[in-house]
Parts: sequence; C-alpha cells; structure tokens
Amino acid sequence: MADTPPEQGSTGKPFHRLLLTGAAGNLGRQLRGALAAWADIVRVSDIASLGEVAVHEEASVVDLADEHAVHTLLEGVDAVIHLGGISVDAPFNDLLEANIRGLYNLYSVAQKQGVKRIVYASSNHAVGFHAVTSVVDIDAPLRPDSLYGVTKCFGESLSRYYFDRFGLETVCLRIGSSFEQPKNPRMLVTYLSYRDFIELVRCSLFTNRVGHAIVYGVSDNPRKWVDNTKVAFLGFRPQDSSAQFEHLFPITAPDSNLDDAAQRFQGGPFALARPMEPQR
Ligand code: NAI
Ligand code: 15L
Repeated sequence: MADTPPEQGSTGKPFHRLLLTGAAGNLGRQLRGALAAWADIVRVSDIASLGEVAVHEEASVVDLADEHAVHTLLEGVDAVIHLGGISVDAPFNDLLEANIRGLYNLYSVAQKQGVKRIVYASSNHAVGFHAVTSVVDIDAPLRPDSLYGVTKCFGESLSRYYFDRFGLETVCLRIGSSFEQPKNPRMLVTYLSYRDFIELVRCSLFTNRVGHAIVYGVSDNPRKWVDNTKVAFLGFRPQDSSAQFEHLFPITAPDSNLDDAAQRFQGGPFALARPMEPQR
C-alpha cells in the first residue's frame, strides 16, 4: 500500500492539515492520536465537546448542518476523515440534519475549497438487508436496513457524484461493528478492531488514485459476510480477529429463531426497527 499521499506537509509529514469530524465519538477518540503522525495540523471537530486539545490540533465545535460554519471548518484542509453524524437509527428529521444536510454541506464546501479526498464512514447498514447466508462484495446492490442505512446510501451516492463530476476522491468505509469487543454473536462476524479501523483509514488516505471506492471494514474474523477482493488495491490487511472473543457467546443450542429478521439479515436488529416518527 501507501504510495505517495495527495498532499505534503511542511514538516515532512504526509499532510499539512487533516480534518477529523466526529472526533468526540467512539471511533473519533480512537483515531485522534494516530493522526498526529500523518499531518502537521489536525483539525478536530464535533458538535460535542472535544476535551483537551493537543499542540498539533485545532478544535472546532460545529454542527455540520450549519453551512456557514462548515465553510470555516474546511478552510485550508487537504483531506477529511468524516465520522461525524448520527451513528444509529433515529427519527428522520434528526437524520436529515446530521447525515443528509450535514453531508451535503461537507461535500459542496469541500469541492469549492479544493479538498482532494474524503474518507467517509458509511456502514454495513447500507447493505444490511442482504441475508446472513450470502456474501456481499462491493458491487452488491444497496439494501439499506433502516432509515439510518438509507442515509449511508445517500452518502455513497453523493460521494460518487462528487467524484464523477468534480474529481473529489472518496473512500466509503462500510464499517461493521467497531467497538472494544463484540457485544453479541452477530458482532463476531461484523467485528472491526480499533487497530484495524485505524489501518483501514490509513490505507484509504495514503493509497494513490482511489477514485471513488467502497470497502468493507471488518477484521479477519472466522465467519465473513463480506468480500473485499475487488478493492485489494487499497492494501487493507486486517491484523485482528473476533476469534479471541468467541468464548463470550457460546453456542448452547441450535438456532430455533430463524424467522427473526434480526437473525436472518446482516444488519441484525436494525432490520427489525420501524421508521421512527418525524419529530416536529
Ligand atoms: P459516535 O456516535 O460515537 O460518533 C459520532 C459523532 O458525531 C459524535 O461524537 C457526535 O457528537 C457527532 N455528531 C453527530 N451529529 C453531528 C452534527 N450534526 N454535527 C457534527 N457532529 C455530529 O459513532 P462512532 O461509533 O464513533 O461512529 C463514527 C462513524 O462511523 C459514524 O458516522 C457511524 O455512522 C459510522 N459507523 C460506525 C460503526 C461502529 O461500529 N462504530 C459501524 C458503522 C458505521
Ligand atoms: C453501525 O452503523 C453503528 O454506527 C454502530 O453503532 C453499530 O450498530 C454497527 O453499525 C453494527 O452494525 O454493529
């Protein structure tokens, strides 16, 4: 992997200024430290408080739905790692602001300001209505399992448009379940360790000419529902596996509940949720 990065920082680091949105969240907190080695300046942003700010960091508390604020947020930025937004299913109006309007603001302003690449946190829930008996590759039809999943499909389409029309590159990460450890048996299949998540972001930022790419974010787990063969050029080779956590979820009986959508579909419980009523 790792060819020449798109921009060069003045101190010899690969980038001058990187923007990390969602920096106060679960994955943002994991990634934040790693970025110090990749850029002279890391602009960390969230709608929530960002805590202590390191010397190489600029902190910006911003609602991505605020277009004016997003203009300022993107000034002088070479590349973006976009994790900010609602990360679970939610009422449509909330998703509309954070995941639709917020994403549109990010892309429209990034294009105008000459940002070269965005690494976008999509989700397995963009394809969560594929059956657990199938293996999906990056060309599998979109089958969102929730309104949240629909917003991730919007992000994948929006980023495709901005590449085809303007040449703004994106790697869409269809992240599985990235937490300290799997929380249920399904996550033994969808688990992405924090270490592998950081490596996936590194590959997505530093591989030359990614164009518009989609990649599944899962560790090297014993069972797999996804196939990254077609995106091998990113050089992502997961080091971790959920095998070490299998003892947490012993199989005690044959699965007698296969009618349950949460077990039949890759998206698990997301596939059971009903669209939440709009909040006025
Ligand atoms: P998280 O919910 O912990 O972090 C998301 C962050 O975005 C939060 O800190 C939140 O304050 C911020 N945010 C929400 N609305 C915002 C707005 N309008 N403007 C600015 N910031 C806003 O989620 P996590 O786990 O860190 O996930 C990061 C990204 O990865 C999310 O986009 C999520 O959808 C995606 N993802 C995560 C997975 C996981 O297993 N952790 C799986 C699949 C996708
Ligand atoms: C996601 O997209 C969510 O952001 C995360 O909270 C988990 O629910 C994950 O998917 C999952 O599928 O386990």
